[in-house]
Amino acid sequence: MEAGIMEQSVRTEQIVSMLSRGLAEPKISVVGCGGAGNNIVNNIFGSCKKNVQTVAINTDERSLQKVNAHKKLLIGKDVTEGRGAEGFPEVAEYCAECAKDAIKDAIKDRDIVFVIAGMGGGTGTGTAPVVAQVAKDLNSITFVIAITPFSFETERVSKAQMGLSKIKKIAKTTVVVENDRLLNVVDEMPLNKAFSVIDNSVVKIIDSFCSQVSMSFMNAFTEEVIQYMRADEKSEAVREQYMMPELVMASKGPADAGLRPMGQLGPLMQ
Ligand SMILES: Nc1nc2c(ncn2[C@@H]2O[C@H](COP(=O)(O)OP(=O)(O)OP(=O)(O)O)[C@@H](O)[C@H]2O)c(=O)[nH]1
Ligand SMILES: [Mg+2]
Repeated sequence: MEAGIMEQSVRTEQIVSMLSRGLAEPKISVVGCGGAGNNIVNNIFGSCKKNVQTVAINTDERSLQKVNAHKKLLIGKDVTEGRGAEGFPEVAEYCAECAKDAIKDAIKDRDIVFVIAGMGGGTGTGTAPVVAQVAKDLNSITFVIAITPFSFETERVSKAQMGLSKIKKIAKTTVVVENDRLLNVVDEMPLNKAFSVIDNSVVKIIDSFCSQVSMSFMNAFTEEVIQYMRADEKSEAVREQYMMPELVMASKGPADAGLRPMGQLGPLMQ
């Protein structure tokens, strides 16, 4: 059996089993990395359906405190002192690598994982590829929504490209949303208002995807589920409980973890 077909049949088994337990909808995580990703998670939090869980990941403690999400993960506190990666993707990548177990714990058992990040800064660019890899290793269907910086943010454009190319090698599908599309409106409104135009469209992409995927799962598997349930009348309905919002602080890994960003940090370590 080809690897792809085998994978598909394994997933079919999983989905049928999931539906038979009364979980009619796939379990979805929306993970926002860095400032832009966190803002979008914050927008989704209030209106998401019960099968959608939001996770905010940041190196910046103060930003993270302001975000509403089911789970919040502060990474690299002992590296950046909670002050963010300040434009250094390699620092944020190191923080994420050290926090891999906590990331895994935050997104385990999800059927679909969306990773959302603004490219060109430190945290989103550095952590999104690590989070996508963790999700993929957990066998979740992994999508990344990457927001590219305005072309006038010149020093960020090459960092953004680097982050994007890493992500594209990992994720099944990468949706690129360009902030440049706002160029003709930003003159007329404050930047945070302009961002909210893009952010709302990202929220809509995720929302419509989640609704469609739930519908198509239902249509495709209803027959199989009926048969499955007849065969196993003892199956119990398991309802997922939302976790209370929690703040997880991921500690740094072993001192010999290879990457040594400490020397590169400069002002972050003052
Ligand atoms: N659409 C949208 N884009 C944003 C938003 N915030 C920032 N951006 C864009 O995303 C890029 C990355 O910015 P952030 O997400 O704030 O950066 P970060 O990942 O937190 O990086 P560090 O703060 O350096 O650790 C910026 O250059 C902006 O172009 C937002 O709320 N919405
Ligand atoms: Mg930031």
